[in-house]
Amino acid sequence: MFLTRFRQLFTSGVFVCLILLGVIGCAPAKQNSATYDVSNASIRTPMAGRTVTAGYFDFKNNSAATVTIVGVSGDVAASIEMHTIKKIDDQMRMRPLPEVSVAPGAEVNFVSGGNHLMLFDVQLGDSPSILKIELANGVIVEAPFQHTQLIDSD
Ligand SMILES: [Cu+2]
Repeated sequence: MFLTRFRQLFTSGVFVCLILLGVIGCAPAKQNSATYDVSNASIRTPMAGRTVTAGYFDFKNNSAATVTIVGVSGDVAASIEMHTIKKIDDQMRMRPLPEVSVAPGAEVNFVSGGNHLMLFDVQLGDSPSILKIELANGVIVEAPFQHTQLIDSD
């Protein structure tokens, strides 16, 4: 009889819900570092005399819900925009990227030649810059961005 009931639970989908609840229940209180992982975060040191530069990072969603990145901000720049690169009339052009959705378990990459950050009126200090990645659910994920030298080929 126990087996039968267990099988009913299993087939009815309750078992799946229990697993999901378990995942949520195990999430530590330090939500920002565990639920969402930011890695490979960097800002290019602007060329001499320039104050506009690019930033990159990888964002991994370890939560059970889709999250949407709606913006990035920080004290080191007057404004920061998310951009994507699209082919328009056979030319690669930057376009504003209002938001990026990240499915549960998925990772989005802001990389050279793809989605990227544009930082305007940049004033980089000596230590890594702390940027705030703002999510539609109200969570703000702070991450240190290393400063890297511009590569000539770009
Ligand atoms: Cu851009």
